[in-house]
Amino acid sequence: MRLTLIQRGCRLSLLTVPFVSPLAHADPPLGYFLHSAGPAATPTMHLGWGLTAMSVAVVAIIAVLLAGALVRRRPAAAPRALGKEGGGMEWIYTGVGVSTLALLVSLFYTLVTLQAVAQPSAAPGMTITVTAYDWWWKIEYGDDADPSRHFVTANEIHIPVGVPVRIELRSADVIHAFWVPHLAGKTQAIPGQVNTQWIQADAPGVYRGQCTQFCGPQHAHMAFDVVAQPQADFDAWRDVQVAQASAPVDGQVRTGQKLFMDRCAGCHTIRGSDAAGVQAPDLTHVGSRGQLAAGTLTNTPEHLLDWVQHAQQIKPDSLMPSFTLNMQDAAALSAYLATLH
Ligand code: HEC
Ligand SMILES: [Cu+2]
Repeated sequence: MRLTLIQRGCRLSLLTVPFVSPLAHADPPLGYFLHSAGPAATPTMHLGWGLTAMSVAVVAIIAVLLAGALVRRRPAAAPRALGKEGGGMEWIYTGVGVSTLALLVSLFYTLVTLQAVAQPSAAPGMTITVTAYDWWWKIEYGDDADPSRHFVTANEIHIPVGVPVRIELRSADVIHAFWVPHLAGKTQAIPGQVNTQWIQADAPGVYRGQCTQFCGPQHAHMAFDVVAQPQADFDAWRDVQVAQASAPVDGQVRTGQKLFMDRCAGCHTIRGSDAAGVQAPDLTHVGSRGQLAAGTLTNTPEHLLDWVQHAQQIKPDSLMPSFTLNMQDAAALSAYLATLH
């Protein structure tokens, strides 16, 4: 039997549905939007579920009516025009009426939801500035009381649990969008403009975020993590991040640092050293982060060295060049990078 493409597609999707759903349960990268972990995301999640239920109901009602029409087939007769005399107009009125009502209800529900997530119930406990770059995120923590505690990090945002946090969103190049499905809806980062949103996590955990505005070839590799911690752990993390990198004591580490100053410092900053480049992630505490290159690699010493030598193969077109290093240089650079924790 020959099947049309559409028939094949239908069969395929029917076949795959039962297999996809358990998989989707295992570790859905962004399936998280079906669950929420904080008050900025909960109303949106309910809206999502509600609209899904409504859509499923519409499909079910149409299927039942269609099946009924097929079963109660009229005896073959000359086709009659649909009109007042022919009857059936009440179905049109009912259909249009019910659809209009359903659309009005969903419009109202959407407006109520937008209002519910517009502002946190309490004033935000802190503000974090996030600047999107092709293809990574710069994260800045200010401190009004003590400007010396201002620091910069990348691709990993830490927040205390249970506290609303204001996010100030900027872009250094093109339009990006900031989305942590578990914690809030998405907001665009637009060059020359500051957009704000807020996030809050009610339970400790690592929540995955992702750029959701196509921004170039490595858009998919522009992820980040939000790490929600109890206040004491957050404070400890912050104290570590504020600190400058310690000066190398070991001979090999010193060689590594010199290499870094020659080849990497033009783009990267390491606070406490002469490296003060601003167009790439701050590496002062790169070892404290879970991922490298915006969620592209897990952060291990092997991946770190691999990244430095093969950035262009791992993340083609990224603004980080690949470096050719001999064995000694690689070992020295590795030893120095290992001190940045
Ligand atoms: C021309 C500028 C430039 C130079 C020079 C450069 N980098 Fe980078 N580097 C970048 C950019 C841009 C990124 C972000 C890439 C991305 O994720 O898309 C990056 C990312 C990284 C990261 C990952 C940081 C993170 O938190 O994800 C490490 C580690 C790193 N570079 C190390 C080095 C080392 C070591 C050198 C010198 C051998 C070096 N870089 C030289 C631009 C540069
Ligand atoms: Cu993007």
